[in-house]
Amino acid sequence: MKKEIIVLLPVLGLPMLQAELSAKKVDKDRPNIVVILADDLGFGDVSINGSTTIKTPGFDRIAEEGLRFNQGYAASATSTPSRYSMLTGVYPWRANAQVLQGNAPLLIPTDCMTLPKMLKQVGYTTAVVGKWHLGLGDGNVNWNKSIAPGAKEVGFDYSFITAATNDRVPTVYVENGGVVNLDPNDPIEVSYRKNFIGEPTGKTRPDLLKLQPSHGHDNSITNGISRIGYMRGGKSALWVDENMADDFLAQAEKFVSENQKEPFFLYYALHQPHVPRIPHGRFVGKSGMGSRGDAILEADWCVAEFLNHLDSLGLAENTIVIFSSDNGPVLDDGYEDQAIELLGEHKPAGHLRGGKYSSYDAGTHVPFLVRWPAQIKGGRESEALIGQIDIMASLASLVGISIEKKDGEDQSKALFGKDRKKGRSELVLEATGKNIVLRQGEWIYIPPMVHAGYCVSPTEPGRMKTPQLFNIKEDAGQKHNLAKQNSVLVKQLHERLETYK
Ligand code: NG6
Ligand code: CA
Repeated sequence: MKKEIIVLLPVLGLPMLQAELSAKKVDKDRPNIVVILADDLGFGDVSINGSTTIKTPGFDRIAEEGLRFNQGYAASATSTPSRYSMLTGVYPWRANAQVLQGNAPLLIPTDCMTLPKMLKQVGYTTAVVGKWHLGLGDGNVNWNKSIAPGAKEVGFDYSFITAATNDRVPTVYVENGGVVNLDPNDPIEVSYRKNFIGEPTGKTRPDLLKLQPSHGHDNSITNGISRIGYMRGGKSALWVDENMADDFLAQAEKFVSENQKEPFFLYYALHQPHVPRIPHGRFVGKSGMGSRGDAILEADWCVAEFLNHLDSLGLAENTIVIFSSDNGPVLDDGYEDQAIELLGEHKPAGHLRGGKYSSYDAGTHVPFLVRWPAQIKGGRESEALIGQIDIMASLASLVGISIEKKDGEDQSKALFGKDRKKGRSELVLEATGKNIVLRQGEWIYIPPMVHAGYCVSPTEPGRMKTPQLFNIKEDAGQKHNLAKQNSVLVKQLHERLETYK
């Protein structure tokens, strides 16, 4: 407690006690903060980013009433590492953060300063709703008891989450460390090593499936879909994929309603359009692009509804809404859902090259929209280079907390539209398997890579044995490798990247 007060003094200049701070009315120094993070949504999957093949009025509204970043990045081309960085402000490869299975232990050390913990210091009530994917427990979780450490130890007062991804077991919601709707007479068992005797799998009983896997995803079957990993029991607790969007939205809205009197921080982690793409029947067939497009429309509707909810409570004006995606887009990510066949003219990555898992730009260059009506003029674009990794330090500066300098920068000027040109001067970006790339100004340098983290990448991996250099301003599609003509710059950027390791 004492330490927190000391930290606050130089900034606020007032010897306020935390209790007094909490009692203070919500003002522009402590706006509500909502981070909405989609899962595998590409830059081009958002219509305001230039797509004419899909209409996303919900996402677009954030930009129309706020700011649209053309150079906004996730820290990594996959989920766990990307989320790790957003919540800690630390590059993921420093912590060896890789895609976690559903029974993995909590990745973020419990003594690590995090975005929600930081905001709690100045009186915010914090929540996470949706996809977690940062591990739970100490490595040997008993899903039938209270599960810790988890979201609470990372700084969330309230949590309603999936342990990992929607294609990994256990396919149950965990609310404040307990499995929702669990029948104690039907305990849950989970294994990522072997099946439980007598249980059907996607491999042995494809006839039981409503969606066939294309690669992997042929282990335990729940709700007619085979997943990664094995589980048994917990029948009454199993989620219904078709209802997941409504379930998460209801929890997100409930948290806001219940905490509207004091500043709140909500991390609303959408599960779409990650596989398996099983939108509610209301959205089936609506995009004409199959289930990937339909899942995007469902996610867009969730965002639209959530914004309406803020309106209905009169909270829109002083609530910061940051919308982004954990990594770039992918079409076939393991199920035969016709994402490729029905794509038509749609370009999930927009004008960018690559996608999820890739070293090319679309792996991490994602939609990045920010709305804060009280402070940001609507309908503008920003060319400032910014990463989700900067959200924590930028918000620290906003709420008046000085935090230890890590990889994230205070880019509050860029984040809130005061600087719409420069932002960061450089940013390290991660493809699959700790392969790192340097974006410096208008250059992207991809060092020679031999290691393949993902053996058969469903998107262009972008790993080559020779250096790659692109001028992203003139060649956003990364068609022209300029490494040969610019050996001096390549050497400089290579050395610069090495200094990070
Ligand atoms: C991969 C899965 C993929 C997806 C990904 C994690 C296979 C063949 N592929 O291992 O389907 O689940 O992990 O995606 O199993 S992420 O967006 O959460 O990082
Ligand atoms: Ca993802």
